[in-house]
Amino acid sequence: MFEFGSTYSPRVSYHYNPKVSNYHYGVKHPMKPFRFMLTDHLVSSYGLHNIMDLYETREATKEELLQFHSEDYVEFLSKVSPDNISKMPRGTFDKYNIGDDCPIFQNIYEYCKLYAGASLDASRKLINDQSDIAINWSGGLHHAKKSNPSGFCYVNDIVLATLNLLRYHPRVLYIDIDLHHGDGVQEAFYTTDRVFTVSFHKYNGEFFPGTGNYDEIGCAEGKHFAMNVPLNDGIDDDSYINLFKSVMEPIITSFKPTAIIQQCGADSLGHDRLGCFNLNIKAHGECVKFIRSFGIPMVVVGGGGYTPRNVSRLYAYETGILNNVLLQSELPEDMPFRNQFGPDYSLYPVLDDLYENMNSKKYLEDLRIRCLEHIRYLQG
Ligand code: VJV
Ligand code: CA
Ligand code: ZN
Repeated sequence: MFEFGSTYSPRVSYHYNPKVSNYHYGVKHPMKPFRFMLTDHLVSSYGLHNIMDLYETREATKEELLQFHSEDYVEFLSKVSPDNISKMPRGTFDKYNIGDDCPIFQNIYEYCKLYAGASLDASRKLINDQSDIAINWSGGLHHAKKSNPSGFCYVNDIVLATLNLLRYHPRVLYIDIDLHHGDGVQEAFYTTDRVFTVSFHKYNGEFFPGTGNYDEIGCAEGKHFAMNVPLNDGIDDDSYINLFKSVMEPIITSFKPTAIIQQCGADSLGHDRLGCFNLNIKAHGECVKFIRSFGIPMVVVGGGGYTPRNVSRLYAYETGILNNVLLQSELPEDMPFRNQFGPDYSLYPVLDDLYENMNSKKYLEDLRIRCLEHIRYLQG
């Protein structure tokens, strides 16, 4: 481990319950909670456990889930199981959007309460001024709506954590670098000027969830407090980092958030099973490092990511970044599950060049200008 010479030494907390990696969406389902077990092994094998505050997280309570979700939906989640779903009233499947993306699996309610509890714990550490940065890699389930699941997400831990932060923080910035549009979070805060939401994602009008064009900017009090950065396939490290920095810097200096939540979905990496971008681990991490450099209290959550070995590499690397530590590329010799990381056994395998970059220089420059014009409204 090498420290990368800076005077900012934030107090970092890591919120994780090993139980969360034992739930199964289904054998062929792309969402694999065991990626958190791999992540945790990497994080501890690199010695990062010794320099953070570690918390084994609790389950969120029903009352906490009800801060955003509807009574009938939470009631449904608490009762449903693979054994009784077929005996529920006709229409239940459709009403709650149950299907291949969001199946009912064993102990689903416990899973929801665990990942939401971890994000709530993380937000509480910021509120109590006990952490400057609080990490929950098992959170980031940004598609969940008030009364239904969507896109592998059942309860929206980000909305819950943000609502908690808003009890003490006047302005919260939400940043979403998952491949998909952060629609559930955007929708929840679409009419308020106390939360600025920004999502970078693939957009063509069809790609899931179908929303997130640049003309979605918020409404009523919230007008100009939502931003969308729609991208095409194959975006590479330099284009993404340049765009990200040139958009995020003026947002932070004009909106002046008192707390930030960053969603770090790993499906924006190259070679992701559901992905179509060309980002390498260090480029994704550069976005996290850049946001950290503003020194504003931060909750950091995970999200998508469907090639488990790369998800865990990314989250170990970003845990290092958040602790001001650069991890050596050679994976620790004695770590469990090291065989998952062959043949290179490196933290930074080459993940680029799979897709042609369909974002022309002109497309990216026009997009950047459009975003900067949007931000001018914040400056009044
Ligand atoms: O594109 C969709 C919706 C369909 C209907 C359902 N079929 C299965 C797929 C097409 C239109 N859904 C997306 C949802 C992506 C969710 C991303 C979540 C996050 O990363 O943003 C945050 C955690 C989608 N893309 C790929 C799949 N679903 C998919 C689902 C499966 C599958 C293969 C692909 C579900 C089960 C199985 N295979 C066995
Ligand atoms: Ca996104
Ligand atoms: Zn995603």
